[in-house]
Amino acid sequence: MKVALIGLMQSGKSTLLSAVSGKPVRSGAAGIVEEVVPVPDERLDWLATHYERTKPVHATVDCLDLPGLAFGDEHTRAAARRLFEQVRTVDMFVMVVKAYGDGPNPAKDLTELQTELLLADLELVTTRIDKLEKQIHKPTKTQAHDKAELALQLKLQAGLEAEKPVKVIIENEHELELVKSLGLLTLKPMMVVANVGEGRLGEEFKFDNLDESVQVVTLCAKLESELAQLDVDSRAEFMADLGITTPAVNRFVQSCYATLGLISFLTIGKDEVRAWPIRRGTCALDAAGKVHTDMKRGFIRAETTAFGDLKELGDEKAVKAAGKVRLEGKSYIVQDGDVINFRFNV
Ligand SMILES: Nc1nc2c(ncn2[C@@H]2O[C@H](COP(=O)(O)OP(=O)(O)O)[C@@H](O)[C@H]2O)c(=O)[nH]1
Ligand SMILES: [Mg+2]
Repeated sequence: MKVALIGLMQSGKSTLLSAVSGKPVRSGAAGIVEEVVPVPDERLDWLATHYERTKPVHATVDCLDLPGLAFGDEHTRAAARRLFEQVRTVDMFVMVVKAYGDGPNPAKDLTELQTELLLADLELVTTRIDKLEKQIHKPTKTQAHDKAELALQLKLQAGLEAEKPVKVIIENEHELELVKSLGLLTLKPMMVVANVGEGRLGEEFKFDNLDESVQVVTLCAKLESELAQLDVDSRAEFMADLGITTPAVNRFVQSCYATLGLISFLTIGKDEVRAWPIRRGTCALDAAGKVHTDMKRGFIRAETTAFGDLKELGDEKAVKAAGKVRLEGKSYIVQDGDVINFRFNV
C-alpha cells in the first residue's frame, strides 16, 4: 500500500514521517522522500514468540513525503502541480494540517489543499476532453469507448467546476472503469492528520468542512518523532508520563487501513509468521491468491482459526480439540485476524 503525505509548508509532514518511521526528520528535502513503514500488529508478535524459529513478517505502508506545497503564485502552483503528477498512483492521501503554534487555521488549510486537488483534476480532465474531441471523429477501433469516456469527462468537468470531488461525481463501477487509469486525485480516499502542539494532546479535532466518514488523527508530530527515536523502555516511560496510550504509528496505520477498508489475515509458515492486508469482504479464494497463485489455482479448503481463540487456548492442538478450527470453502468471507492454513493441490 502506498500513501502520500500532502500538506502546506511547515504543516509537519516530514516530522510526521519521522514519527511513523522512527527515522530522523528530513525537513527541507528537495524531492519526494519515501519510507517503508512496517504495520504494527501485536498478533503477529504473539505468533512469532509462540511458534519457534519463526520471524514476524509485517505488512508495510510505503509513505511518500512531498516537499511542502504552496499556492501563492504561478511559480509555486506549477511546482505543486508537478508534485501532484508524481502521486497519481498512490492508494490514498494523508492530508497533514498545521494545528500547532500561533493562530493556526487547519480547516482553512484543508480547504485550500482540497481546492488545489480539484483544480489539478479539472486541468487533467479538460486536457483529456480536448484530446477526445479531436479523435472522436476519426473512425478508430476505440470510437465507442471514446464517446462514452468523453460524455463522462464532460460530466466530471461540470462537477469539478461546482467544487465536487470526482469520488462524489462517479456514480457506478462502469464510470469508475472508464477513468480509473487516469489517477484522478479527488477520486482517492483520504484521511486527515491534525498536527497539534504539545499542549493540546488528546484533544479531538472536528472539521466542519469534512465528511463524517473521513478519519481524523490528532497528534503532535514533533513529540511523536522524538518518542519514536527512543528505545522501547524509555519510550514507554515517556508515553506514560505524557498520557499517550498508543504510539503515532499505530494510530496512523489503523486510520489508513480504515480509510481503505483493509483488514489482515495471518499465516504461520515454517520460518515466518505473516500478516496479509486484504480488502474487507475478500473471499478465501482471493485471499489464497494473495499468498501464492498456486494456492488459488489448487484451492481445496481454508483451515481457519480466529486469532483470539488461538491466543486464548494457547496452541493449534488445543484449538483443534476445542473444535475451533473451521474448514472454510472458496466463498468464505475472510475476517480480520483469521489465522489461515490454505490446503491446496496443484
Ligand atoms: N512546536 C511544534 N513544532 C512543530 C510541530 N510539528 C512540526 N513542527 C515544526 O515545524 C517545522 C516544519 O516541520 P516539517 O515537518 O519540516 O514540515 P513540512 O514542511 O510539512 O515537512 C519544523 O521546525 C518542526 O520542528 C509541532 O507539533 N509542534
Ligand atoms: Mg517537509
